[in-house]
Amino acid sequence: MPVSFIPANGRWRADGYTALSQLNAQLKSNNLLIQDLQHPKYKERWDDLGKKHEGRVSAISKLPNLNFEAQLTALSIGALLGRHLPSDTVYIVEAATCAQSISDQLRSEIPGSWINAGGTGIGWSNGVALGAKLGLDAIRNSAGKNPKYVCHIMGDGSYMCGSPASAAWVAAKYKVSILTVVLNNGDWNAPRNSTLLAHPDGPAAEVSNEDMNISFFPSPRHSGITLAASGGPGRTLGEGLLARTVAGVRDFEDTLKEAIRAVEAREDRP
Ligand SMILES: Cc1ncc(C[n+]2csc(CCOP(=O)(O)OP(=O)(O)O)c2C)c(N)n1
Ligand SMILES: [Mg+2]
Repeated sequence: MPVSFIPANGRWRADGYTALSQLNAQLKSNNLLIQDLQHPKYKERWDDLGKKHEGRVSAISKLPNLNFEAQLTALSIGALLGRHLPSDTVYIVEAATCAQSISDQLRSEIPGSWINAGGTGIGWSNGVALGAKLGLDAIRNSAGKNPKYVCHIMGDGSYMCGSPASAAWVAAKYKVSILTVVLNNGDWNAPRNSTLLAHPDGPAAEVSNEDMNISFFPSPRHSGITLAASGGPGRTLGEGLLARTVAGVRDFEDTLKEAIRAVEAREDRP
C-alpha cells in the first residue's frame, strides 16, 4: 500500500505483526513510557475506540441480506462463508472491488489466515491457493493441528486471467481440496472504479461496460470450465471436483454445505 502521502517523521517497511510486537514490548519495558501511559486520556481514548469499533462491527453485521430468496452479493457470500467455515480457515482473496465487503464480513483475526496480495498481475490466486493448501497439509501432517480449510475467493476477471482450466486439472490430478468461490459480477469492475477515482466526471462516468471494454457478457460458465478440466461429470462426491453455479442465498448455502462434506470426505481418506 502506498503510504508516502501520510505525514510522518520517518517511514519503515516492516512486517506488521513483528513491528507491533516490538513496539508493544518496548512500551511494556520502559518505565517512563509506562508512567506516561497511566494518564487517563489514554484509557478514555482506548474506551472510545472500543465503542466505535463495536458500533462499526454491529452496523456491518446487519448489512447482508441473508433471506433464502435473496440474490447473492459479496456481503452475503462473506457472511455465509464466515458462518459455515471453521474460524481457522485460510482465505486466499483476489476479489478486487468485492474484497472490502468480504473482509468486513469475515473479519479474520488469525495471523496468516488472510492472503490477498499475491501479485500485482491478476490471476495469481489460482496457483497460490493450491500452493497454500499443499503447504498447510505438509505442516499439519507432521504437527497434527494446522488449518484444514483453504477458501479461495476471486473475481471473474481474475479467474479468467489465472489459467483456470490448468488450476482445476492440477487440483483434481493431485487431489488438492480447496473451495474456490468465483464472484461473477460480469465485468472487470476495478478499471471503472480507478478511472472514476481519477476522473469522476470524465467520459467513463457516462459509458457502458461494453464501451469501456470491461464487460464479460456473455458470461462463460465458470463451473463448466472447472468441471470439464477436472475430468467432467461422472466422478462421485469426494473424488473429482465439485463445481456449481449459484445465484441466490439458498443455493449458495446448500452448495457450501455440500462442498464442506466433500472436503471432509477427502480429508478423512489416508
Ligand atoms: C495482468 C493484469 N491486467 C490488468 C490489471 C488491472 N486490473 C486490476 S483489477 C482488474 C479487474 C479484476 O476483475 P475481477 O476479478 O472480475 O474483479 P472486479 O473488478 O469485477 O471486482 C484489472 C483489469 C492487472 N492488475 N493485471
Ligand atoms: Mg468481476
